[in-house]
Parts: sequence; structure tokens; C-alpha cells
Amino acid sequence: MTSKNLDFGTFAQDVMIGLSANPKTLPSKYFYDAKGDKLFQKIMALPEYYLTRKEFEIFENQYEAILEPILNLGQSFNLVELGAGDGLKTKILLKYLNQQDADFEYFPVDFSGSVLQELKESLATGFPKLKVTSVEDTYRGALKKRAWENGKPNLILFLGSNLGNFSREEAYDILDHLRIGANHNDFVLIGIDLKKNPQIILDAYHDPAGVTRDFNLNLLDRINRELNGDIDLDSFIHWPSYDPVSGECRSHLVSLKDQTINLKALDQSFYFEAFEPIFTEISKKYSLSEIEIFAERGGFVTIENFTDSEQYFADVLWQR
Ligand code: AVI
Repeated sequence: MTSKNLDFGTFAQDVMIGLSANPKTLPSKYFYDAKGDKLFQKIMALPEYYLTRKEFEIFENQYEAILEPILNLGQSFNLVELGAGDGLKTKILLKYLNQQDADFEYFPVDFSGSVLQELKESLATGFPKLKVTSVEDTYRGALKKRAWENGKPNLILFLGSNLGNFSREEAYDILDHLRIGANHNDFVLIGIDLKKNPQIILDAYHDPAGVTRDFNLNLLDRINRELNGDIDLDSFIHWPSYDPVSGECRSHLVSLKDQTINLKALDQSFYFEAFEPIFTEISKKYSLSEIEIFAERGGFVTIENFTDSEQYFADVLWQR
């Protein structure tokens, strides 16, 4: 079986399971095909989507302090990045590490092969001497296999509020994988979106330009393209909501009418009642005190919490 067939199998299987469930659901990791990657790039540039800008601000202003603990070890190390994306923020760190003549290897991990390919190409231009080994895998898969294991200390980056795309229980599971995947004394830097005025959060997932709507609807478009579906995208509406108690921003696609969709590649049909939702994504926000509990339960010691000037976002540096 080729890897393409394998991917097809996984996507098809997850769509089958998700659309057969009650309530219906589709995993958010499938947002990120070539079209979804481009839409996410557009989201990151939206005025309402403050997350990327705020984390960028933290990196631009505090890169020396962020890297001080790993550089103080005075030895060769691995820089591992879970969910590397376009690596824009990481390039700030890479630039400083180069200036410091640091001896390290960069291991970007991403579920999207196309994203890794683009990142590798841009690094070859901007950082021609950098040792890069890309890892195409899920976070948990990569943390289990540890392609970077070479006896050197690790600084593991998990930026961009990617942890927020998991429920609290799943996040604990990822942290367990992180603890097991990290060696004693390794560092972990996690980017987390903080609880704040609920309107600011909701606006970030409901932009008037409709880019986030298109990003969400791309799940259905992808089903049409890859599973030969006949879904009318105009018959679904993008519906995000934010609960300030749980800190969960949840995105749904709501069917605007009674309808049956057919997925020819699976030889399956799925019925939707009018206004029946498909749950597509969780983007969870935390307070700094909740993050501290996370660190303790996860078996990490907090070295420092780096935040932006408005305390919208935090990059927390932990040590195992
Ligand atoms: C990748 N992830 C952290 C983004 C988020 O904010 O949850 C994905 C996203 N979904 C809608 N807008 C952005």
C-alpha cells in the first residue's frame, strides 16, 4: 500500500466515524491540506487573529531570555518544533542562535508534508548552513518515535497555541507524551493563548472577511474533492462560540436544511436534520494559574512565563 493510499484510508475512516457519530464531528487536523494551509496563512495575517502577532511580539522582544537556559548549557543541542508551520517565529530564534555560533540541529515536525517542504526550501535560502531534519508525523507519533534522539539535550517548541486545539484531557495526554518524549533537564517552550475579553476571542474566529469560515468549510470541500462527495457548501454555516468558563472556543458547521450528502468514494450517505451541527474544532484558552497546574501535573518546572505587553498570549518555558 502506498502512503497516499494510507492517507486516503485514514481520512476516509475518520470521516466515516465522525459523520456517523451523534453529535457529528470531524477532526480539525484535516483542515491542513494544501488549500487549508494557504487559508491558515491568511488567517494569521487577519487583524482579528491576534494570536500570531502576539507570539511574534514575544519572540522579537524576548528571544535572548527564551534561549538563555539552553545556551547556558554550553553544549550541542537539538531544537525540536512540534507543528512547525511556516517557522516564521522560529526563524527569530534561528537567527540569534546563528549569531551566537550555537551548535544545534533543527527538527521541524508537522502533519503536513507540503508545509514541511516549503519550510525546508525557505530555510535553505535563509539559513544555508543549518542542519535540518524534517519529521512528517502527528505530535504524539513524533514524541513516541523521537527521531531527534542522539543523546544531546533538547529544546522542544510547541508554539502557536497548537495545544489549544485539544480538549483538557487530550492536552494532558499530549503533556504525558511530552514528558515521556523529553529527557531529564530538557526544555519545553509552549505557546498558549490566554483567557481575555470574550469578544476579542470570538472575533478572532469570526472575521468579517470570512477567511475562517472558508477554512472551516474546507473540511467539507476536502470531503468533496477526496471522497467524491456532493456536499453543497452554501447549505452549511460556520458557527464559532466561546465559553469564558471553560475557555473553549468551539467551531461548528451547521446544516441550514434537512439534507442527505453522498460520498461516492465510500459508497455512503449521511443524513442531516435542519440545523444539525458538525463539531470541527476546539481552540482552548487558559489562564496563567491553569497553566501552572498543567506544568505541575505534567511533571515540569516552570522556568519563566513570557507574555506580550497586553497579556494576550504566553510562551511558557518549562524544564523536565
Ligand atoms: C492552529 N490553531 C492554533 C489555530 C487556532 O487558533 O485554534 C487554528 C485556527 N482555527 C481557526 N482559526 C485558526
